[in-house]
Amino acid sequence: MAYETIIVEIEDHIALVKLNRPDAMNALNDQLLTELADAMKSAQENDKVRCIVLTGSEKAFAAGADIKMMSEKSYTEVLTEDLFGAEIAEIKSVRKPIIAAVSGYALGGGCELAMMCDFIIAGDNAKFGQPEVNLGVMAGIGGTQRLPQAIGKAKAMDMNLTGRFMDAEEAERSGLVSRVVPAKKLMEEAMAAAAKIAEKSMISVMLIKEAVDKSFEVPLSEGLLMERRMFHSLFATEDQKEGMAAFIDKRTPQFRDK
Ligand code: CO8
Repeated sequence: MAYETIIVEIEDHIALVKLNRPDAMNALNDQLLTELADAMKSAQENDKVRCIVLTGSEKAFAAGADIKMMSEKSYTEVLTEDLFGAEIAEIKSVRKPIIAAVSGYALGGGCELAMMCDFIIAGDNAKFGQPEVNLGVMAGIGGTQRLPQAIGKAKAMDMNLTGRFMDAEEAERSGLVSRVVPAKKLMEEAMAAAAKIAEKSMISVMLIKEAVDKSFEVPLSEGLLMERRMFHSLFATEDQKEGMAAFIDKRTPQFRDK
């Protein structure tokens, strides 16, 4: 698929996916989400890719779903076409790690898209918000579900009900983002984090992602058992033998994803 609303670059085992609708603050429309889902699927299937970085522009990661597109739609249309449902499911099915590198606005569906990634690195100019309430609607891709998981009920209610924005410093303090870095260094830091992950065994990496995600969905006892069995299962891999041998030999491990 040729892309018009995103740019994808693959280098050194990292797929860098850049949202690219500069005239609309990277607002998410059908085309952008279709292309993004396709790019994510391709990255998942491409053996060269070991980590994905999703970013926007300096001014906006994404200012939400496209209000101009949505304003034309009826209830019947959004319900029957299940607006964004298939694309979101495709992005969520990616088993490789995805880092969101957020500069500028991450609002509404943009904040939700960032939260669908495995972690968020924010530039110090980042602003997060769920302002859908100002439009007479509400969050629809996780703003009332993933946001409370990330920052707790009080702040999630505050953000969803008032529509206020949260700056990068508050987002880090609240647990929404893993780190805040100077905006000018955002891509360097995000790519360095991705490169670190790309060095690891993909088998461990994918199981870690799956286990942490499951922790939000299963009871603790089930989650702990699943985690222990996953840990046990890694002893069937050559990478476990290599990783532990390399530690003992005081050398860098050479993982082969086997
Ligand atoms: N949709 C469409 N166009 C947008 C959007 C958007 N979300 N955000 C910005 N734009 C456009 C503006 O209309 C403007 O276009 P134009 O030049 O043609 O008028 C251009 O981008 C630049 O924007 P501004 O002039 O407004 O720039 P400012 O720097 O003054 O303001 C803001 C930047 C604060 C980001 C402002 O544009 C804004 O408030 N944007 C809307 C934010 C918002 O409300 N987001 C939530 C949208 S709803 C949503 O995300 C629902 C998600 C759930 C979907 C569920 C499906 C199941």
